[in-house]
Amino acid sequence: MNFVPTALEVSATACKTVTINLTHTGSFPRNAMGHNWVLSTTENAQATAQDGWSAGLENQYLKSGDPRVIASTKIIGGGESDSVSFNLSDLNVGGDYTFFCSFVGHFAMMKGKFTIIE
Ligand SMILES: [Cu+2]
Repeated sequence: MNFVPTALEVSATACKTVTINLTHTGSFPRNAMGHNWVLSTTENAQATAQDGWSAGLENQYLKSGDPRVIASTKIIGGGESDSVSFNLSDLNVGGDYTFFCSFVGHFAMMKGKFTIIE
């Protein structure tokens, strides 16, 4: 249960927009072992994930309208995929960002560093 790759680096000079394509390579359905990809500042990551647990699957395990969420895919199950695009101009070069899965209990294993370089 982890992201591959475990860290991402993008260039703000080369890219205005980033698209994340998330593929679930497992076989369990989304209600049993769903995953998503959520980006926030590292400071907000753990609290955002934990607040999402009580929001439930119907809300993609994210608090509705949570301003701490910079970008997120929906929760997907085995064999499914989803994508999310977001603007790098809203983020800071050298800022401290973390991507994670907000499915209940996955934060400890499913997270990684998101780095923006010049
Ligand atoms: Cu997960």
